[in-house]
Amino acid sequence: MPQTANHTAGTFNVADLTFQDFQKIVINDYRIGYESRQASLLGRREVLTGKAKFGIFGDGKEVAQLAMAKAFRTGDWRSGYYRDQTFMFATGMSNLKEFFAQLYAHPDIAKDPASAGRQMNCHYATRYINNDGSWVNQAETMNCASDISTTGGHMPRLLGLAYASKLYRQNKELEYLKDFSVNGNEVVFGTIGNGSTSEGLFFEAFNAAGVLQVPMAISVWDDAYAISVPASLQTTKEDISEILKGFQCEEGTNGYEIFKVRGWDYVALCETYERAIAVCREKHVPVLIHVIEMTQPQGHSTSGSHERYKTKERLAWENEHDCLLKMREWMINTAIATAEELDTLEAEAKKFVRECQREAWAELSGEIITELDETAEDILLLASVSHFKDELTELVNDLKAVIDPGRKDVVSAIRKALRITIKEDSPEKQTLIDWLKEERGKNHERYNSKLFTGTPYSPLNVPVVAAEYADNARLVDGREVLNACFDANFARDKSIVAFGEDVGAIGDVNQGFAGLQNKYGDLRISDTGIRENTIVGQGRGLAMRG
Ligand SMILES: Cc1ncc(C[n+]2csc(CCOP(=O)(O)OP(=O)(O)O)c2C)c(N)n1
Ligand SMILES: [Mg+2]
Repeated sequence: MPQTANHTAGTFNVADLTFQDFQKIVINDYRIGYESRQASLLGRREVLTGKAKFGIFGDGKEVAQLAMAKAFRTGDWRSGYYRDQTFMFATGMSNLKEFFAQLYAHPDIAKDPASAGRQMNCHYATRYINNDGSWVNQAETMNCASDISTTGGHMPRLLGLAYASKLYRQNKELEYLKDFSVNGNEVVFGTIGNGSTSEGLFFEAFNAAGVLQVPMAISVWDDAYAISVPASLQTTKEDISEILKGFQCEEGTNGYEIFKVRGWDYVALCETYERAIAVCREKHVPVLIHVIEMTQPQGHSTSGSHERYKTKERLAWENEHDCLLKMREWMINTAIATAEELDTLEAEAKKFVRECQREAWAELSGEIITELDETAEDILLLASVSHFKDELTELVNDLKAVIDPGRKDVVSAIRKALRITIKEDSPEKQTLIDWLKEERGKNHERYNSKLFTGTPYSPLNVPVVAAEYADNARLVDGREVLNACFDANFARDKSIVAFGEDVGAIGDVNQGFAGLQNKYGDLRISDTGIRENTIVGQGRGLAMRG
């Protein structure tokens, strides 16, 4: 594969850099951003020409993500949304070939490690388990929770991922879980669009992180729109960090550190992320980084065009404030690179992205074309012994004429051939019937497998233990049984925690947890606010971190 830019997340200390080092890093960053933009432009074309079904890309959001990636370290987590391809490239958690493989929904896990083509496109993830079902060592990898398409739906889980760092830092009994944390130093990076901050889940998770004081760094990518709906109809005062000011930490209070920065200002973004993430990592203070003045050069997604709802003035402003254009201007003005050097870099980057796209497509379509050729041959064999020779030959000609064929084209051609010859029987027809059956099995594996874990750790392998009652068992209240069970489990496994409304200090309104907070401490058994979504999310995030 041709060479690309290097990912640079977490690999240097700015203070130790010479100008030449600095120059190299900036140019490398620009290359990552530029490649990412080309991937968005080309990705949209691939959708519009029919090779992929839908596209939603990270154009206009590149520069902030380069800065965010610099603050991201091994052991950290991301839980974000579909605009983050640049961050994924800059951290090395994904690359251009995988980007195109997921766009084409390649069902091979080796080609699209995020979801083997099963996710909506541009929904990123890293794997949590090894092939044998054991946990990946999260402390040694960069980690990304799988994006979900409900905007804001990832917020409760984000809280839980960050809460894990707090437990790992404060509960010394968890030190044995070395594959998950190094003293709770891991920051959890969340991203969300400005429009999606209108979701209740956002506000609920935001407040809960302020109460819990967890290392959650939430970036809002603010492009002033949510599809066609402008900020004026989304957010009070059209400004999310302005209205969240009451969460700002003050002398002696909990709360947030809040930052606001322009999405096209590379230097300010790098400085902001460095400062914000340092306080988040060291002090476990949650941070909000509101990135304003972002653009969306190709509009929201391949489903429509933004010329329908953005004014001419807005579109012109977006052209002028394109973050990569601004970064390029700044690089030239500060003598980091000349216009000619950047022209050359851009031409190389364009070519490289194109090559990655072609390779990714060839890898998927190569398999399909082989299947198609075999099928065509089998149908022609059937034609040679059938009364419907002309129809079958025409079917093969149509199949061969399909531009960029998919598996559906192959399977429907076989089905049509079987329909045409419904009243005939021959060994040639049987070959097609067998082929279809075999293909169905393969397609099941390709497209319907991996929904549940098939490893030895599957919960479906846990044997059922039937309850046994002694003849002379004492009759007690149900709450006493629950209380004894909770007690036994907390004694058995140091990683078990319980949290919720009233389970802590009073031991639950029905007393199932009576006395247990005193016995096991308030890091293991704790009260929460009335916020059921994020209670569940807190549990999910903790489970994902061991
Ligand atoms: C819960 C939910 N509601 C609505 C949608 C449909 N939808 C997808 S993206 C989007 C707009 C999101 O805008 P914003 O959060 O500003 O992000 P941007 O795309 O502008 O980066 C909407 C309404 C969805 N996916 N999930
Ligand atoms: Mg938006």
